[in-house]
Amino acid sequence: ILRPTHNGDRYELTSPTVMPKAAGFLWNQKMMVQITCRGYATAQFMQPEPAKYAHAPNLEAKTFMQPEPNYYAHHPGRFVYIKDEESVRTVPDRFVFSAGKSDVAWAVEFNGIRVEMVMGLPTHDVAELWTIKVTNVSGRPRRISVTPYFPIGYKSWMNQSAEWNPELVGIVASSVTPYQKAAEYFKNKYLKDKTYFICETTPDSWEANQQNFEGEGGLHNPSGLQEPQLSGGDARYETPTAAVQYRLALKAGDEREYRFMFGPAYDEAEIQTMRNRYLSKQAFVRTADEYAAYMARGQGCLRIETPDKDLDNFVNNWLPRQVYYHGDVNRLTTDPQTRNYLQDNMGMNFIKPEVTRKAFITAVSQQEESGAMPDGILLAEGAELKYINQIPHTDHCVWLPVTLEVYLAETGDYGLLKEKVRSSNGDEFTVFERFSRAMDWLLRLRDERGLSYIAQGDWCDPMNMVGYKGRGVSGWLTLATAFAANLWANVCEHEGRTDLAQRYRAGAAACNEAANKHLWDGDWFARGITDDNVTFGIKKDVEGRIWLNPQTFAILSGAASQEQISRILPQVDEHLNTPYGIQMFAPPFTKMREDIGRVTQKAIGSAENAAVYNHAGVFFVHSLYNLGGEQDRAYTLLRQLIPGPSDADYRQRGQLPIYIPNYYRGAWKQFPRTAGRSSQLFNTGTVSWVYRCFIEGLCGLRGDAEGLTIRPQLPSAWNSIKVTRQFRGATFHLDIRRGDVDEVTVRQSGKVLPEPRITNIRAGQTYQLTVLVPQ
Ligand code: CEZ
Repeated sequence: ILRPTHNGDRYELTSPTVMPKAAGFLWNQKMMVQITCRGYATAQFMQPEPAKYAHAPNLEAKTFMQPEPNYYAHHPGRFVYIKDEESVRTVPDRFVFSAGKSDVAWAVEFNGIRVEMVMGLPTHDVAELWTIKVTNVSGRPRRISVTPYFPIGYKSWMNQSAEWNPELVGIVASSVTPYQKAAEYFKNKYLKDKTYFICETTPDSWEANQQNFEGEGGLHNPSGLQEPQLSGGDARYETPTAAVQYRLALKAGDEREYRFMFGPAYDEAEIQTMRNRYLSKQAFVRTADEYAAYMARGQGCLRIETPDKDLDNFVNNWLPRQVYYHGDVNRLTTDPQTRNYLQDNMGMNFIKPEVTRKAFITAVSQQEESGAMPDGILLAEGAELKYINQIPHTDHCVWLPVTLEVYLAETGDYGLLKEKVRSSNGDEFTVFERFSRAMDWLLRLRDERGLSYIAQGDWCDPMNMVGYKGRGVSGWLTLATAFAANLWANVCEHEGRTDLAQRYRAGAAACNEAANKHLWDGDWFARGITDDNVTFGIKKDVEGRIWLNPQTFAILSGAASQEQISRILPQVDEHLNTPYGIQMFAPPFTKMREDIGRVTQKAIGSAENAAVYNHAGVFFVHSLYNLGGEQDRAYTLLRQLIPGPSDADYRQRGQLPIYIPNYYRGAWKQFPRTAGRSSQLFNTGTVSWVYRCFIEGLCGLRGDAEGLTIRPQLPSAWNSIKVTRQFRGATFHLDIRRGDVDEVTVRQSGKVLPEPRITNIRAGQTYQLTVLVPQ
């Protein structure tokens, strides 16, 4: 049912029903559209807050991007009806949904009529560019009608309408964004409140009124198609829509190609400009080339050839694309959560490190006077902290040194630390000083036992009631603080600040000691201690007994000794493993725990309530690669983050292997029927870590201040791999295989290097290396 094609540039699905939510997505810096194989679409554009130009036909709540979207007849979508004017409706003979890197396409054939559709985006403007081609392959003359249908939906309870516009050759829907406060008027004044659907070729008929078009028949059999022509209706404070009809008499072999644009605009003049700029064959070709070049700038720095071709396809083609998306547009929000902003930019180190550099400066320029980092980083003039960013979380500082580690490894640019950064209150500190202040804040924010306060959440957003009374602590954050402080101490050392290095190492040691004293439960670390002094995430808990994150960070921070690790790992395997990856904790909560919070109210096995929450999973994989000697456990979990490769696995997850979602359903023991199902949400901190795990972990190609170290960790089932890695402007070709050696041995032009490390790397140079790893 599905296969990669075009050298990995596309992924094709040949059934419209087995994975109905399977989707592709495109973006530019102003918009994003995710569209399923069945034509249901979710599109957003920035003005500067996220907005929509196509809606459901009812009043919708405004929210952030949600997992597991539900599609239903009137969900916004893009459809085309083909009516054979001489016979009846049939099931397609051939169906291909083809998600590409820079377009999404369909090819459907039935009864001798072939329909090919392609959706693309411009690189700098907000609009969808659609090509619809119809070919008569039946070998006889045919009379058909072609009716693209782009529902616009409910735009506003104050004012909405739509009508045919002959100058623009299309349907224009108008509305007024609803508001009540007078001040809002001035904020809304220049919003793009129009939605347009314009045609390169004038159609024979059209319809702008949803009720007229769909009538009694609904989306699957619209009444409007019963008549020879659409009625040319308008919508006057009625639900707008856009349908246009072409009536064709096709000789055998005849084809027709149509082009359309769909998008938001401020006024008719803007629509005219967009039409002039894009709506022609030539402009479509040029725009598609530009967009492909834009995507190609996100190619990343790694190519692998392993025994697993499906894995290669994902890592070489799709993983860097998803990493690029995150670093390029910050999830299309104006106030990304600080931890997301930093981790999404961590991935950009492997693609465009200059973007990461700027992000560090932006982030620390918003540091608070106390040294704390805010819950979100404001990216646009007038932006505000919204949704979860209004809830105090205490972990944001952790991510500074954690993500800086990769920036320094990739670039060696310690100069960043010397940059002076001024904040809006006038404070001026260097980046180095700001990081130290953040670490001091983290180390200060601990109770008399030395454990880190959680307030209303840490990495786990909905863990909002462990510490809302001001006393509860996070086991995970205590360990993550130790990890971060140690990483920062390394940087201090490099900068010759041994005094500070000592201070942060001592701070880390104190956290680790406190965690061991108060949170070690015999076989694993507890998740935290509530306001009322109840330790949770321990053996005697019936729900939420063992959590993955504290174990991961105990490994990373050094809190867990070898002996503790050898106790933890089998417990993690036993309680948390599923065929679809590793659960974030187990067993799931079945009812509210008022001393833990909202996480316990989420649906069993969804999101943070015991799903295979991939972000937590990949932290664990990273800790295993860091540990060394755990390549099989690490690789099994890393591979499970990606759908496939078996047919059964694809069907269960319901998603194409072109991105990693934020979670797969967990609660595998309780609900095997739904376990493994994808959330379909491609916004996730997971991917920068996955890329890092492939580059630094599996391939073992990790940068340092002066060079590149080579320590591959191949899973034991593999005998060899080939890797190409871009690093500081140089290209490394590595032939890695097992050999009769005790430790990794690297040969360059026949000579064995004294250590598995290359220094004095020159940009522009190509390095051919043969690497032997122990059997
Ligand atoms: O958001 C993510 C956050 O973007 O959840 C992660 C957190 O570390 C990321 O920063 C774990 O909690 O508020 C909620 O309940 C939401 O479920 C968010 O927690 C979640 C969204 O699903 C977006 O992925």
